[in-house]
Amino acid sequence: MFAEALKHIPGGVNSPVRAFRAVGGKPFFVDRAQGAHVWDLDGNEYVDYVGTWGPAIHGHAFPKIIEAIKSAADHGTSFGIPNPHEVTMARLIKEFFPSIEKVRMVNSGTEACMSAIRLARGFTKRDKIIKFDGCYHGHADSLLVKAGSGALTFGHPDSAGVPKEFTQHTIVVPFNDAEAVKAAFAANTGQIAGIILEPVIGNAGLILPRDGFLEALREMTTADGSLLIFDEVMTGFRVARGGAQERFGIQPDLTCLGKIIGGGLPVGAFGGRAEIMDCLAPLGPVYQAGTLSGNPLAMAAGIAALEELKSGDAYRRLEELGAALEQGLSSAAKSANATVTFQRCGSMFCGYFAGRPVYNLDDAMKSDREVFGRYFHGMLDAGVYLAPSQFEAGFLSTAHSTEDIDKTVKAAATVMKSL
Ligand code: KE4
Repeated sequence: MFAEALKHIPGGVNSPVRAFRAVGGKPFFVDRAQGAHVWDLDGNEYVDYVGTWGPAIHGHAFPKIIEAIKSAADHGTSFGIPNPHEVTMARLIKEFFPSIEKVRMVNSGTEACMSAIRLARGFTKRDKIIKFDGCYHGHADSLLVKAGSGALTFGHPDSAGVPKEFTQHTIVVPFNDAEAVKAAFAANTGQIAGIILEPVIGNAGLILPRDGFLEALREMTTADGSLLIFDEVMTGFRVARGGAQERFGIQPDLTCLGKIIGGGLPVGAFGGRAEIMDCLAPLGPVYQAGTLSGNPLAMAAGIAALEELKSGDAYRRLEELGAALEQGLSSAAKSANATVTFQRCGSMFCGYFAGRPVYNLDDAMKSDREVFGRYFHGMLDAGVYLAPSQFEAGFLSTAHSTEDIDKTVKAAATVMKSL
């Protein structure tokens, strides 16, 4: 199937990470997914820790989501006309995220982040944006940027096809480095529209904010009149009911969302203070639009997913599973004498093949990717599907069982010994 795919699709995939280039070998093709398990075309079953990169917090083919999609589909799959599901979804998002007074639905995390940045620039009438090395906010041009030589220089394009002019207003600094952010503000006083960050990085493995870091960003943006934008496409509804902003008690000005709120269907959203959001068309001068934004199927699926999270019980289960996995894998590494640093935030985790804690991208880059590749394939052969890159986070769902965890830990103990 991969050979066939290669004839028709660049790299045989519709998103690069799926091609297994970071771990070697060929990707398997999925036939179906149910709960915490996926089956490939040859009928091999895997415990799935990718969870379609975050959305599958209730596991795959969650009955209430499937049911919601089926009944919504009978009424039509897309209208391009306001429909009640959009209002229900907006109210649900606001219920979980008190910092969001108004919200706009889009169709991907990329769109959410791209639009939030345009809105921040329109609202503040400033051009510059600060982002952090190792944070990924989708593939909008001004965000495909690698660090300049320091906080005082601007980013350089990190992809072909992005003119340097498109990234010259993007300043890139190391994560967890409040001093570097302070220097960037000092060198660009009154010119920074906002800071955008993943409050917990899930796109360089799993990196937690150090004590005081998020608070410092909140203070600096408030003092300078720029906006704090939390990209919670991954952490939203994942690390707590109200995302990282609830878990760490920081109120951003804008929040980007995605993944879980679509129940697995294409979705994104951005929201925040009404005075900022009301700058959006058709009310205000910041243009943003989308044919399928708020489409009834993604709304119905997302509403079912969020309704299931309302009670908060899911987070206790996810924390239990996360703690058990962390404990099991850490002891497996110890008994195998493998150099692994396990980092976790609730049900998001990463095992770095590195000997010390990871606080930023530079630390993460010190992990041994070659060993990770062998670990990945050893686990895959044992029926455990981890994210096919050292620089991705793994995800648990409420559908994972203790048997799944036991199987994973047992496999890791054997595989790590063979590395
Ligand atoms: P999408 O455009 O892929 O829906 O969302 C972009 C995005 C924005 N912000 C954060 C924090 C994200 O994690 C993402 C997308 N995450 C990746 C996982 N590393 C999606 C997987 C992929 O690119 O295939």
